[in-house]
Amino acid sequence: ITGKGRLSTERYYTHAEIISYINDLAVRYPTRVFVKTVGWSYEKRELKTITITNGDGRPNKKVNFMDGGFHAREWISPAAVLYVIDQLVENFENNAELLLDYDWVILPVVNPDGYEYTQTGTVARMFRRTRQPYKYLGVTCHGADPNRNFDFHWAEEGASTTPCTDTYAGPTPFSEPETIVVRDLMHSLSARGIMYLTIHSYGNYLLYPWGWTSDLPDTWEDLDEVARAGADAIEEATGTQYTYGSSTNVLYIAAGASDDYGFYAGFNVSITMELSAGGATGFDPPATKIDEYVKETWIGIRAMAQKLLEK
Ligand code: ING
Ligand code: ZN
Repeated sequence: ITGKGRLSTERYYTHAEIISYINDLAVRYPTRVFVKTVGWSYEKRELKTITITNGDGRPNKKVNFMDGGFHAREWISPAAVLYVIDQLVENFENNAELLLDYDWVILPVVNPDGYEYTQTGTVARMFRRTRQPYKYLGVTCHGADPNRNFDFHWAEEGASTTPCTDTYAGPTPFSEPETIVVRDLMHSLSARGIMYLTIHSYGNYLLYPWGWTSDLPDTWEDLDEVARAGADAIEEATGTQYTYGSSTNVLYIAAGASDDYGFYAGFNVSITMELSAGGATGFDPPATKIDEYVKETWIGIRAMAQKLLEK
């Protein structure tokens, strides 16, 4: 079952299985699917994008850039991103319009070291950060919060400057190899960028900039329209209610997040999606819930991409 054939939504994949899965898609669909090593995590795990096209060979299309697995414990995120990949590749006929004028570039796991670490035990299960070691008061703690590590109003608000805390911003902006990879992808894609989507859990939110201030971007109504399309589609299909708005205004203030950086880097639409909660902590939906949650997520993502086609 490892990496061959159709995606399973009955269990969580390891990072190695995720890499194997996207490699296999590229072999099976060589005209439509391309994979690329874009960097390495601190512990030297491969960071790999999958680019999904309709195979018409037209260069320089607009790009939707999506990532998952920023935070180690948010296992439903890579699962949901894999389901988006499955739908765009294997259910191509029903989603052709989403690939006519867009390519999709997807990084399923930004933080594979953290993701693997959370699979090692029940204490580790709740770990959020990356795994680069930092010394603090004679002890070694691992990692920075990758979603506080981007160099846009870095560490000004809603982040910690103390290692060992969940929202440690890192010693410097882009101290983590993983966030450098996302930054460089953003800059290489933003001229063609239509939407940046980053998948987290949990809470059922569709969040747009800014996270660093309660001020809204000039174009907030465009962002709101796209987020609302996602929330409405999900509620209509499943009854699940998503709250949408700027991160600061509907959730909390936090500087150095990837969606603020993506918006600043030129993606006109930049959204953090917080999926449904599950399990005792909210971060651990049982495997029997994966199928329901990832399908619900896809409904929202598809609706947002469709909304952008109208604009
Ligand atoms: N939530 C996000 C976090 O990094 C967020 C929420 C996103 C805040 C973007 C500000 C900007 O805290 C989770 N669950 O990680
Ligand atoms: Zn998160």
